Parts: sequence; structure tokens; C-alpha cells
Amino acid sequence: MSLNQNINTMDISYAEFIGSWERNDQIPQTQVPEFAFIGRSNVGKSSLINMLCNRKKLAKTSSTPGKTQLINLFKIEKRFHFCDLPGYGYAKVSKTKRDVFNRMINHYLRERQNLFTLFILLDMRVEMQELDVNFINWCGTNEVPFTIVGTKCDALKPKQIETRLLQYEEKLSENWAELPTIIPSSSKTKMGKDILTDFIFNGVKSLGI
Ligand SMILES: Nc1nc2c(ncn2[C@@H]2O[C@H](COP(=O)(O)OP(=O)(O)OP(=O)(O)O)[C@@H](O)[C@H]2O)c(=O)[nH]1
Ligand SMILES: [Mg+2]
Repeated sequence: MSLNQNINTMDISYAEFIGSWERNDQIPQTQVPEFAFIGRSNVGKSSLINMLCNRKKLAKTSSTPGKTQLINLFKIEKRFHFCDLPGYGYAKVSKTKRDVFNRMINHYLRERQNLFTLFILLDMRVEMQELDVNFINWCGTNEVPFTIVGTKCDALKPKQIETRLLQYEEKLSENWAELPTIIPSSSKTKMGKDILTDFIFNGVKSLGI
């Protein structure tokens, strides 16, 4: 089945900022299913959340990496949450701050009981970085359920997207017997929006919510 089939009619029409926290143990505990977004700084996490919610400024974005520095929660459709996380591995952020981010992310991912899926974002304009490989493998070791989303596809031609997907698969196959799903996207052109929305709504529905 090609990625463009399976078009859904579902769309997010309600999204509200709940709050920001700097430590996992401060976030309100809830049973509401949560979808979190992670990836290197500047990969487009906050932009993707805005695109999926049909909003321009719900999650704060910036061309300067390191914009999102806290765990940000959003209530979506009053049925589930989105969680915008800080980026990992941004070299220009001080080591102390990077350690804080890593600890924050690490605790959240290991302890958040209601985490349904983590979307790991990879910038499709470039090859998969060692940092991404390590992070994806860490998720495997820690049994964090994840789906990979390729971002900024508007900067690539269809053939280049195909080539990059093959590269990613080859890289992942070094560590993974069963390849994780990779969904190409663009917050500019809304590429991948239907597939991601469908994935999210179906996931929530599978919980009977
Ligand atoms: N061309 C293109 N640029 C994008 C896309 N998504 C995000 N950007 C740009 O990438 C930059 C970073 O976007 P953010 O959404 O703030 O990235 P982030 O991953 O949340 O970054 P941090 O919070 O700093 O970790 C901004 O200048 C966006 O305009 C996309 O789909 N295509
Ligand atoms: Mg951000």
C-alpha cells in the first residue's frame, strides 16, 4: 500500500496548552494517552505539532536551535495529549544544560505511564546521525514505543526522499531485525499529516477512548 492511500477524514480541531514543567515528577499524573515528539534540536518538533493541530503558534518554534527547554503538554480533542520535548544533543547548548535536557527526557520516557507513542523526528535533508542511532537504540533497550517521522521533506525531491528512506532503513537494519515505521513529513506542505493523524486517532480508538 502506498503512503498516500489510507486517507482519513479525521482532523484535530481542538488543541490547548496545558503547561510546562522541567521535571518529570512535576507533571500531573493522568491516564490520558500521550504522544510525545522528540529529535535533535531544530528538527521541527514544535512545527510538526502546530501543523497537526492546524495552528501557527500553539507550540513555540524558532530558527535558533534549543527553543523548547521544558516538557510542554497540550490537550488535544479533550481525548489525548501531545508532549513537546526539548531537542537532544545540541552542541551549542552548554554541557550542563544538555545534561539537564537528557535527564529530563530520560526520566519522562522511562516513567511516563500514559505514553502511547514517541515520535522520533529525523531531518530528512541529512543522513541519520550517530546521536539519532544511539537514541533510537536506547528507546529499544528501554522498551519505549516509537515511530520515526522524517521532517522537512519540502526541501527534497520525491526521488531524494526515496533514497533517504532507503539509507535510513539500511542504517536501522544494522541494529533492528524488524524495521521501525518511517513517515516522511513536511510542516510546510503538510505532507504526512493524514497518515500521522490517522495513526494517532486509530491508536486512541484502540484504547477505547
Ligand atoms: N523547510 C522546513 N523547515 C521547517 C519545517 N519544520 C520546521 N522547520 C523550520 O525549522 C526550524 C526549527 O523548527 P522548530 O519546530 O522550532 O524545531 P524544534 O525541533 O522544535 O527545535 P527545538 O525546540 O529548538 O529543539 C524553524 O526555523 C522552522 O521554521 C519543515 O517542514 N520544512
Ligand atoms: Mg521545539
